[in-house]
Amino acid sequence: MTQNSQLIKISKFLSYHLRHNPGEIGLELEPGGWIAVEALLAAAQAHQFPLTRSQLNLVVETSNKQRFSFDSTGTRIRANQGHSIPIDLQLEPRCPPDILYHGTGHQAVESILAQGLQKRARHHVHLSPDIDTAREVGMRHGKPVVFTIKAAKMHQSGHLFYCSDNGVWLVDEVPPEYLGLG
Ligand code: HQG
Repeated sequence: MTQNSQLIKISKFLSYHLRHNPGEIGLELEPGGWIAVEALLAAAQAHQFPLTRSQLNLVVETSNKQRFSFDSTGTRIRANQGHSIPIDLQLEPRCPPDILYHGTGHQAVESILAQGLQKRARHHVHLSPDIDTAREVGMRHGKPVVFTIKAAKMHQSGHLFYCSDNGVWLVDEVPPEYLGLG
C-alpha cells in the first residue's frame, strides 16, 4: 500500500469512529467530541487496526480538509465537523461573510429551491467560504451545482452561524429566500 492510500484509510477510520460510531470500537467521546489519543490508539489496536502516534500526527497534518484536530496539549483528538452522533462542538456563534456557498448535485436543485437547505443526517447544513471548495463538495453528489447563500442577511434576521476549526461554516438551515444560483 502506498503511504498516501494508507493515510486515506486511516482518515476514513477516524472519520467513521470520531464522527459516527465510536461505540463500535468501545469508545465514548468526551464533551466537545474529544477522545484521549492513548484510548484511541489502544482501541484501534484492539480492533485489528494498528495505528501509531506518528501516523496519527501525519493524518492530522496532511488531511486536505483538516478534518481532525489535537487539543492544545496534544493528548486529545476530535473531528472538526461532520458528526452524526449528538456532539456539542462548543463553537461560539460567529458573524459570517456576506456570501457563503453550498455545493450539491444537480438532482437536488429543485427540492432545495422549494424547501431550502436542510441538515439531513448531519448536525448542521455545511457551507463553504469559496466557490471552488463548494464545487468539490458538490462533486461528491454527482454533477455539481453551487448555490450562493446570503449569509449576512440571514445573520441579520437572527440565524446563528458557527465556523468549525477547519473553516466550514455551519447553520441549522437555509430557507429558500436566501438562496441564489450561479
Ligand atoms: C442535500 C464533506 C434535497 C445537500 C464536505 C447535500 C462537507 C438537500 C446533501 C461535509 C436538501 C447532504 C458536508 C433538500 C440539503 N433537498 N437535497 N431540501 N437540503 N440537501 O454529505 O454539505 O469529506 O450530509 O445539498 O467537505 O454535501 O465529510 O452534506 O448534497 O463539508 O470531511 O443533502 O462533508 O466533508 O449531504 O457535505 P452531506 P454536504 P468530509
